Amino acid sequence: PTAKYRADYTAPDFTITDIDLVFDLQDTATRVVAVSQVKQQTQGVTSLELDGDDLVLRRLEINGESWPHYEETAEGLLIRQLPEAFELTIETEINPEANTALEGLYKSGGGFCTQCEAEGFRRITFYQDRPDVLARFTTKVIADKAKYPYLLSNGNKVASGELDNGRHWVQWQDPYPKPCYLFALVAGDFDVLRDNYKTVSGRDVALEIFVDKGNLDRAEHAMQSLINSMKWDEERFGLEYDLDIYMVVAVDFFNMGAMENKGLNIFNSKYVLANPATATDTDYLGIEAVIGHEYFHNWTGNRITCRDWFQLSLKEGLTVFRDQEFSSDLGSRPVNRINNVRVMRGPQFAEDRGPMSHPIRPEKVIEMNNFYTLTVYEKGSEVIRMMHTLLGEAGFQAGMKLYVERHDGTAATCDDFVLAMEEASGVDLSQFRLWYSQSGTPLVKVSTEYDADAKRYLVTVQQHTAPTAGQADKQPLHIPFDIELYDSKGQVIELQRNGEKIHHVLNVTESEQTFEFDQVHEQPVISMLREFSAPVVLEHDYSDQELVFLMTHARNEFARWDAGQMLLAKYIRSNVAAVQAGEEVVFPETVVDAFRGALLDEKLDPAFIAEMLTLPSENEVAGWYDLVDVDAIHAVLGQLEMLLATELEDELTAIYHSLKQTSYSIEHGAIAKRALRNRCLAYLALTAQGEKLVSAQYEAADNMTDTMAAMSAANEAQLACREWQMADFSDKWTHDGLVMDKWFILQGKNPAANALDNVRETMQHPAFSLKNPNRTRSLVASFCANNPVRFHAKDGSGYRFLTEILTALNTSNPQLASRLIEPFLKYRLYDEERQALMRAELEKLAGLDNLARDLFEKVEKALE
Ligand code: BAL
Ligand code: ZN
Repeated sequence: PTAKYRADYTAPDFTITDIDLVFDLQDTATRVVAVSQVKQQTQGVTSLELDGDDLVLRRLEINGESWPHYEETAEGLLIRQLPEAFELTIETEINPEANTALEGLYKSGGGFCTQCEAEGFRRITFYQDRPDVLARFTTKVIADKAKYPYLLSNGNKVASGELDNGRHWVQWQDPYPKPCYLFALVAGDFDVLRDNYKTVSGRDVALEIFVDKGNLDRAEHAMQSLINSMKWDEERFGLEYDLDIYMVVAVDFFNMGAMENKGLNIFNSKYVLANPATATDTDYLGIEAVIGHEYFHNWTGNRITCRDWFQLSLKEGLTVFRDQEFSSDLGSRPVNRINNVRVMRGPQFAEDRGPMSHPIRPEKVIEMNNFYTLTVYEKGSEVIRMMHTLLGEAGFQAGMKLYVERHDGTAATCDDFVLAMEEASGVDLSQFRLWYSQSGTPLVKVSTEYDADAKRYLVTVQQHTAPTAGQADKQPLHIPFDIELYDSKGQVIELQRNGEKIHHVLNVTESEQTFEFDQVHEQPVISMLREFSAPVVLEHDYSDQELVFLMTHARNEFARWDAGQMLLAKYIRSNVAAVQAGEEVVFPETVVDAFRGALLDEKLDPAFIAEMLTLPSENEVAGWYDLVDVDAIHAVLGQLEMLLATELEDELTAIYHSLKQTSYSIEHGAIAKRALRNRCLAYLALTAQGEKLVSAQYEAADNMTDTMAAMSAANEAQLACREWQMADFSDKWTHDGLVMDKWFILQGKNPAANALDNVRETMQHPAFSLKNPNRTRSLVASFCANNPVRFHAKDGSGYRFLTEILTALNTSNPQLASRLIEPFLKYRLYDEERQALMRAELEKLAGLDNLARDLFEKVEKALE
């Protein structure tokens, strides 16, 4: 496999203005006729290279005449001696049933569906499969009417008819030119939930959600979320929907979360289907976020797309930012922010330290599917958020408006976006642009000095980014550094110098910089990196008293939570060292008291208290170390949980009982109460009353959130009731793979010593299938990525298991395999024995005859 480089971009020599597709759908031999209007863009160029993968060419014509001047290549098709403008007809044959990679056209359950991003369209027909070729698509779909009563594609339905042999057809036309990655086709038999939306300018839009038969009652939340998304985008961003119809189809076999195809979103059913009996509150919130995300792509992604795949963050970072804002405007902003920051500090920072480390706009790609990463998405969103912080809401919206005016209907670059932001706001973003090209997580060290006589306070900020894979030299970044100073009464001290007010967001731009504030009448407590104003690691020598002060007095909830995290981090670190030295684990009384204070603070939102009381995950803690000791981390976190459970048992018990609700609703207030109640239960499961409380909750639960909270608590605490609950749940839900995923996750995360044996046994469960990405992720990824102590068993059994799975998936679904390999990529962070064992597995994979490019890219980089 060969790499592509961002620097090598050249505009296409030909463009395609219109494409007319006809699909004759058959399970194993679908015929696709593509008639494209092609125009030369570079004078004198007469050869056209088309991408193609796994296609059988049946016909090739230019202007209606058979054309002999072509050859099939490893990459597709090379056509020669072409005129300046011509009609290209290509007929291909494909086998959807054999397509287990789930890219291109494939069968999911009983129906047909497509996934074309990033480079799946080349598995449908020979085409210029690149995002800067924008064509108007017309699509006719022909299929058996009884089996596939619904035939869907992008745009508006323009014609339909009946054929002999029980077949029928429907033709769709999408008036908006688009790259082929946004093409979609669905054929199947569904139940349809219908609604409509009147846009701000008064146009009526038909909304249709297609689900498997019998699932209609599980589509309502997705519909409500869609309506909320459409309204929110009009109100906050002034962006209105542009077609007469918006369709969402839920499918069971899907590699990603969902896909924003123009007018026809295809969704992993996980992000559509929910009712109180089958979905948890987290599922409901996930559906809202993903429905929003795909809808918001209609402008940031579809109307304005990416020039090339290196620019992926242009649409993804921005659209993640938009969906995060949507969730925060509709729900709890602090809780959303906390969860986003957990993802950054855990898996994204880990990605930055690994062999696949890349900037949000990568420079070199072998397999594009490998770059749908937390860096491109989540860090990409943080980069957009930093611009929002620097420009303010009004400046940012002015930038968005200019960006849309300038680039609507085109394929743009990240530079185009930053330039629009800069020009609309007048804020200089020249140094800021480095965030697009520099990879890695900056370390920001802060020291402070108070001069009581001069009433002066100095804040010295140093930034340093360590070398990352493939990028040794780093430059100082423009870091928006949001601070606040508090006096001893908890009042905010105004930031000023020489009589001038200073904005609370400091512009850190140098390796070392000192900020000076005067009129500071007492030693202040500083709150820093407020709202996680930049994706950096903050280091500052806070005293326990300062952290406890911020936990109680900081004005914004995020800062209070963050102070709590810093307090925990201090003692988790010291205790990991203690365990390694064979000493006892000790947490001071202050820690317990601080968390008691948060638990009992009635002014706080219960959902926020639940976050305060959630410890960092084992993986997040692992990210603090260059040499990870999984066993010590597990031991310390376990003992800390146990300590909080025993010390706070009375308070936890009282709150647990007081938060019982008599009926279920997905209102945010109700979700918040369940979140705290179930957090209490997780702690109480570790106490003497655990067995009784957890059993009672499982039996009384009238919703999946409470059921799963009980099962999860039983699993984590290894209670006796775990066994019958797991058996009861499996009896009840075996027929429903999506619900069983929750059970598979618990099997994967099972802390028991024989977890791997259980996982292997679970693979025989009738609801499990390696062919289904959701099932596989639920069981295999939860074991390999989220059960570190068992996966990293010293005998290497966990590692051998992962290699077996990867070897099987390498041929059937390489994209999925490439997601699951992640735990191996961090092997250099473990002790020598474990390193050697993991390296041996990577070498086994490297030696596979048919190693797919997805795995090839990661294995090669890991072994470098
Ligand atoms: N574009 C791929 C799926 C998503 O990010 O929405
Ligand atoms: Zn997206």
